[in-house]
Amino acid sequence: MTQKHTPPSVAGDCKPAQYADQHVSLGPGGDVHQTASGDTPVLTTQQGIPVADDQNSLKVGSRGPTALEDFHLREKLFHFDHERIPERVVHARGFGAHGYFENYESLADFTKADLFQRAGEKIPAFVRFSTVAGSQGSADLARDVRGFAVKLYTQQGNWDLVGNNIPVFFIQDAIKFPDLVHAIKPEPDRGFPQAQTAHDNFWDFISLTPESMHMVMWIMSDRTIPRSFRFMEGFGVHTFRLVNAEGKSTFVKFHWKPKLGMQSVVWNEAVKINGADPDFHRRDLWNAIERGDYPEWELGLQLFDEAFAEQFDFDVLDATKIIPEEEVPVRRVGRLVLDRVVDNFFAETEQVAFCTQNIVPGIDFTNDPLLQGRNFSYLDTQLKRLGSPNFTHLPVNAPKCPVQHFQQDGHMAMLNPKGRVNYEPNSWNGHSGGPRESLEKGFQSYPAEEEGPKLRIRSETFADHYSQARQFYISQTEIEQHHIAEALIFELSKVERLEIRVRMVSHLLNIDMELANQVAEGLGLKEIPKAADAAKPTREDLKKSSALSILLNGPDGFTGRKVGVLVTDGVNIDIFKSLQAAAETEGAMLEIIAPRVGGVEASDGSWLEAAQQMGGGPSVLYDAVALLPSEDGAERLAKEPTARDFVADAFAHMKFIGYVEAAMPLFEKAGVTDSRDDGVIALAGPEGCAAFIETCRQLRFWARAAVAMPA
Ligand code: HDE
Repeated sequence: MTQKHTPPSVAGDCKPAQYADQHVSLGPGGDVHQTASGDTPVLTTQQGIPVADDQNSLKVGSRGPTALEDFHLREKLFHFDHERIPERVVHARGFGAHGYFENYESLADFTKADLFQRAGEKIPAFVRFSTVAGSQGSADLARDVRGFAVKLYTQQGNWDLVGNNIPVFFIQDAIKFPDLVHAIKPEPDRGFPQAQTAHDNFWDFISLTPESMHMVMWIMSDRTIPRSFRFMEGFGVHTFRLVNAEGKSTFVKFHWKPKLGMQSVVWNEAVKINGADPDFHRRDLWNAIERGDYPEWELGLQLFDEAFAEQFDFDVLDATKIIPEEEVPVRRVGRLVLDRVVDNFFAETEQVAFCTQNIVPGIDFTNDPLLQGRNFSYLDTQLKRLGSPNFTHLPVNAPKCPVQHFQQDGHMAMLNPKGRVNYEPNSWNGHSGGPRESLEKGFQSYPAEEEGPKLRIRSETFADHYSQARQFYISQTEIEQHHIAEALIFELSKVERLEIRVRMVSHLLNIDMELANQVAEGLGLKEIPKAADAAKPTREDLKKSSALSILLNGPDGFTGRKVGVLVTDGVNIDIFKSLQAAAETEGAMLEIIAPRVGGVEASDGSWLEAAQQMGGGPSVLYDAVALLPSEDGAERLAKEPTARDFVADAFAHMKFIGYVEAAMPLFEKAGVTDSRDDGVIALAGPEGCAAFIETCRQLRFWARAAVAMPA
């Protein structure tokens, strides 16, 4: 049956899309869309076919069924339906950037790795930071370990140092990893909690896994709530080997030391940042690179030999242990600079495929059973996620040195060899025979002597689970110790089963009696349990290591930090300019927060544009704040809950607060009039502003906290 064709029409007087002229077509609501003219590229399908109308699917009549032959619609939906790839099973939420690694000196004495031979040489790098537990859309300030994965595109192939911001791990043997991750992730029946360790399954597993107690101290410390990726350390965690041209092996532990010093937020701040800006960390990194303030870390090596390993208190193959920097100093050998944001998040950050087994001649593995398991595991994950054994063809994963082999074909093969030969050995001469192996240039494993019976066993030398946990705890300042206790109380208070809380306290008793008592008290335990049975008694002779504290390793300056300046119409322009000049001299930033994002008229009639409207710029987003309202403005702000929180939170989070006299009503309404202290600083004249910024170098006015200042 044929249907009479009537020209389709749309609401209003507009021309139907099919009849539109070359320059306009009608959108879904009949609105006008720009179409290609002049040099504008013409929209095409994936097959390159030019598209005439991207607003309407092909229909039989204006209200009739959609035609199956609409290849453009079909292709567009098909592609959209396949836009996602599986997120990483751990470290799903991450953020990457490009940069380079630059050597300070030749390390030829220790390693023949090409990248470490020449001082001043720059090696291209890609780094991806991540949280572990949360899914891709989770918030940045979850209390969690941060991944610190570095890919170095060396002339001898890619070297991936897939580390974390904590130098130890939860478990000693790869076989426990799936259990650990299941226990951390949302519980399987209910699908929550997201991005949190504060739940029964996690603490149940942990409390039954004494080897994780050292890690527990780290994750309950402020290391897991960093202020920025830029202000955190990175660690290779495992012991690796460096091997020189003579075949001599030296053990090594890798460290990344942030140039701007370490800094974390406080827990109450973290909770609020997650609401105010769930992308706080990625935004911080993106903005820093975009404004040319390139984050930098120094590569540090702890180098030691078999003799040291033999006599060291713990097994260097045990990933739940550190080697204190006081025992083996960290030698700084180069710097990692991140100077370029990605062009495309999916292509680079999402598709980057790190593999611990990617090492280069001159670097080698040890028998750390966790590392051995990882070396086996990472390829699986890449195949699952990227869907093809050719994931190294993706630009972010492709080595930047010649790649020549006889592997071929497979899904999405993009770099396909030319010529007749695809096997080896072959008798084709010269170039046509393709690449050949090279004993001299090729990767050779360090010929470590290995023998022994096949056993499923954990070495006796891995059995001390508490001594380094204690060492970490006693190395913290009082404030940091207090934060650890508070974090444990918070997390364990979210655990529903009493016996899990009790079991955790029984472990803490083996770490530090006072800590255990504080936590027991905070949890309201009726009685203190017996200490957990320990495979080895806790050693009390391990010395404090100041390298383990964040507060003892803070920045020298306020560089790279941000002051939130609250202004209203009538803001004193002289004070504002002085503050701005002082911040600039320090290498810090000012961000203006105002009642309206459009900005304010300053005292001299000039206009200051705001970066944030009051409600979108709470003080938790800043390292320090300055209150510069006019008298009228302060009266009005004092009525706003967001403005009161701005001041009250800054004070509660021990931030330095600069103010002009007119801001007094704000303090009053925020309830901090009587408690104003030396961290609340009057801004008078250029010297006053400079002094304020100088004071901000301490980052927080810890004396305001209930406990003592760091030593
Ligand atoms: Fe990972 N880990 N891991 N891991 N890991 C992954 O690989 C795994 C471990 C680390 O930004 C996965 O691509 C096993 C320790 C980072 O893309 C997966 C074991 C350390 C990243 C995997 C460990 C790490 C990963 C998930 C125990 C610190 C993110 C997605 C034997 C030294 C890399 C992926 C990125 C990612 C397996 C233990 C760090 C599943 C089996 C210890 C930073 O392959």
